[in-house]
Amino acid sequence: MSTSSAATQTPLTQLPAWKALATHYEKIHTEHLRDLFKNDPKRGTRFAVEAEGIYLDYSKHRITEETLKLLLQLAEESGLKARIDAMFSGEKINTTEKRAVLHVALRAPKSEKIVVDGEDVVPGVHEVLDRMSAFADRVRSGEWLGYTDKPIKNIINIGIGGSDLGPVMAYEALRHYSQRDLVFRFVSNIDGTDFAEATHDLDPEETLFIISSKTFTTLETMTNAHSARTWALKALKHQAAIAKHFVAVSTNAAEVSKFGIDTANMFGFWDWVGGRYSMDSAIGLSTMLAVGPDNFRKMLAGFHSIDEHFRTAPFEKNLPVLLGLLTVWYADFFGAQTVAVLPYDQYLKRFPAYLQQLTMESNGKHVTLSGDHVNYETGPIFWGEPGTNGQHSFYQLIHQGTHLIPSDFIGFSKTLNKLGDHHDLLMANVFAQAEALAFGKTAEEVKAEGTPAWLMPHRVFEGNRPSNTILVEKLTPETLGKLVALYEHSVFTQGTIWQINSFDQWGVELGKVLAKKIGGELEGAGEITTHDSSTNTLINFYKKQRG
Ligand code: G6Q
Repeated sequence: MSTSSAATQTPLTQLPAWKALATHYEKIHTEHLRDLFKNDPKRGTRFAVEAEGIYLDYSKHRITEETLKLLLQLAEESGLKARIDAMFSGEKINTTEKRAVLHVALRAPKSEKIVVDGEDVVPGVHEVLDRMSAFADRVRSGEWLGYTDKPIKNIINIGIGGSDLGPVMAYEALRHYSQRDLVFRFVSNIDGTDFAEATHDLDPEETLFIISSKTFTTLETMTNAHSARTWALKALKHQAAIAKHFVAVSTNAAEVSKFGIDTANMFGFWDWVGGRYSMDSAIGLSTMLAVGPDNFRKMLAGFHSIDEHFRTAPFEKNLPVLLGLLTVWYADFFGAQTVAVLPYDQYLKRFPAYLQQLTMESNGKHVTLSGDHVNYETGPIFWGEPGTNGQHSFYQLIHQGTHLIPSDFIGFSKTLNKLGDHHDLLMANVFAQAEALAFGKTAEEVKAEGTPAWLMPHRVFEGNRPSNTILVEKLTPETLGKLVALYEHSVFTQGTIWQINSFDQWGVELGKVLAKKIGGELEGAGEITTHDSSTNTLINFYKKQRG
């Protein structure tokens, strides 16, 4: 039986492991991490896994051996193994769009074979990678010249959603490895300010635009792309300049050439690559231009090592499976509505924003694969900021607020910018925060400090707030690939348990359709009466004030 045909699946809440977890939760939810640690001196290593250069400490979770056993049983009963195999073998597990889900093929070595609709897709992946590499080498070396024979100094990626968040995140994350005499900017918002600020100090003769759009029809991207063309042509005057200053990343050759970009300067990908899973496809062209083909391939190797780990490691030692199951545990049994992602590395400043799309667009679904309304919680809200900045703003709520917020601390043992004792101080904060969240500060401890009785309640920390700590030796292209793959497959694990389709995004459509209609209504001067009384009034107020 194929687990991708979900019609035959037992509803989640009817699974024996789910029922057992519900009963188990009643027993365990009042247990405090202080006691769990006191009663098991080896807990800190018992609930930890090291694989592929990633150390995951999940001991500061409100779990016991029994919890873990039941969660792993839930993974088995949910058919996770078969579903992983279905993804890796190119089955069309994105059933609502009738597509395979094969971002794993983007990082498969040449020797592998992955067949979709009778065709091995791996050679095509490597052919595009080779073309990207040749192009990147020419731009980076100064051999690729603009229309007026000047080398390219500025690279602007125009894209949105999956065609922007990955490239921005990866550029920021790997800035240390980037070619410093090239300027990289990213334009996504249809707000003209985004384009204006990205270009105001640039010379069109030295600027290359990458128009990144899977469909090449996305309103924001095409509006920005047209503005870019106008901006370039204003200075360069001749239509022929477009071929030197614009390249495209897309699956839609017809639209690319209609826009005026030579398809020889187009880098393709495939319908089996979802937008939010595409940073390692040609959508990563800006990343490759920044860090070079070799580093890009190292990043792909990092992704691939976690793919193989996810596919082959036993679930009890499987990093993404463990992370995914723990997310389900809190979302469904503790009612935790959010997860905080707290990278202690400035280079990962866009990582939480990237993860927001990856996790929430994937698992923000309320119907199962068979179309039934779920009767349990699905994808939690992901959010976060790099440490230690967050500590001086929202951590108060994580420590002493009324919400339970499982948190992921991510740290590196070696810094890329050694500066005095900065790095030890940074890492001291990772360990201190996770410790404080788990163990808190008791009334006795606060009293022993001589705190007056009236102040005591304010100074007590309940603790018992769960977290993962993820430690990696150093931020490199390879380890970045590993981290992203870790979360991709954690999302997959969650989606499998919840029996939802993590790979479509119908929820994005309605707003797009309505915006198109209203866009037309904003053009004329007449009063609008076709909507509800609130929307009509807002549109008419805007039109009047706009003048
Ligand atoms: C991602 C989504 C979405 C998509 C953007 C851009 O999974 O599908 O964020 O990436 O809407 O789409 P285009 O690449 O087609 O412009």
